[in-house]
Amino acid sequence: MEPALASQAIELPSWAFGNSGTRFKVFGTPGTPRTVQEKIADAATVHRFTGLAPTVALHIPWDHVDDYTALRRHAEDHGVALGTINSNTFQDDVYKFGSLTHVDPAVRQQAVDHHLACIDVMDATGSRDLKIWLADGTNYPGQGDLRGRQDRLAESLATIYDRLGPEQRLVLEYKFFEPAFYHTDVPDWGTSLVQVTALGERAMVCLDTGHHAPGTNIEFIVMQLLRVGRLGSFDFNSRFYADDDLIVGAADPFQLFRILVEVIRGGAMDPASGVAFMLDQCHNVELKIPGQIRSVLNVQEMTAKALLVDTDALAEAQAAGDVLGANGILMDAFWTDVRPELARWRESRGLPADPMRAYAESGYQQQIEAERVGGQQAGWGA
Ligand code: RM4
Ligand code: MN
Repeated sequence: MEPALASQAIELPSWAFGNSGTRFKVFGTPGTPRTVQEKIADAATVHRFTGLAPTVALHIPWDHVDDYTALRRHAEDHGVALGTINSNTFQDDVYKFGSLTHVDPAVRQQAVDHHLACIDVMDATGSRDLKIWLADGTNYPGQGDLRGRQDRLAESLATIYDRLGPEQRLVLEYKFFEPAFYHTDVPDWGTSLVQVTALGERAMVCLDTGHHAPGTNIEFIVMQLLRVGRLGSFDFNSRFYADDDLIVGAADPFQLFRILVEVIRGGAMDPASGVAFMLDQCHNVELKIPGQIRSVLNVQEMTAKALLVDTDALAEAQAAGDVLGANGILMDAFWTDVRPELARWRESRGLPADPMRAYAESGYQQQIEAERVGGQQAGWGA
């Protein structure tokens, strides 16, 4: 197997282990973590069975604790590290009409202060990235001054960026709709790129695969952001309709393959590129730990296929104008079944050949279901 696979690392979202659902219903499941410490233990379990997930992203205040240094040690004791810190300015009443873009300076200051507090958390956890996703936007034409909001966003972001340490980065995520439906203040990669470029070298774009209109050529965006050195991170998930947050590679494995082809082409498999590969998913009806195991395996499998592309032959076919030949070279890689070889490779590295099965047979699920009784299960918003 390609040596590039050995250094592959996928960051897990703490919130994937809590209960989640739709606006219709959130189903509770036995064994769901009650604390961030239990979420981290579950994330570490995914890493133990796959070797692919050495870090966990936190969401503040959902994962708020009094002692982040102790939380960092807790993670290390479980064999993982704390990763990206996600801010949250979308659940407080005060943010009804926006946060970093709000027309009222006092509300903007509150939102900025929350981000500065997130940077304090990063200092304690050793996290590199502050990830900002904003729910800011409007529902009706005329409701807000589009230009004014963009100017205020730039100013708020600059204040936050100034507080970052020399090793820390800001990543700005975009999303084209929801919860606002007429306009969103960071709707697309162009807006995110314009805003982060104005900040400085350590400000980057976060690409969530679920945050595009249907039919968008996401691999093109990946190529362009890598080309200009501004792809900070991925939030991987998959979607059938909108921002479904389903298991990455479940809806369209071929799209995931095409994205990873551009990742490799753009040099982002090299850990030195600094691109963070994260999941941003929820498991509403399936078990959460196997849901995360399946997700990281899907990314690994599509990466292994993308690494099979015969790039010399492809370049030749492209230069020769051999349309179908070039397409055939890409498709040959996609259709190659890499699963048996990946299973052997895992075993050679002391990992289970079949992590899904190994987890099911491990007894961990039964153990957490028996032990985690009482208390308040973690969920959306906690
Ligand atoms: C948003 C966005 C963010 C995530 C929240 C929970 O839609 O994707 O990345 O932190 O959801
Ligand atoms: Mn996201």
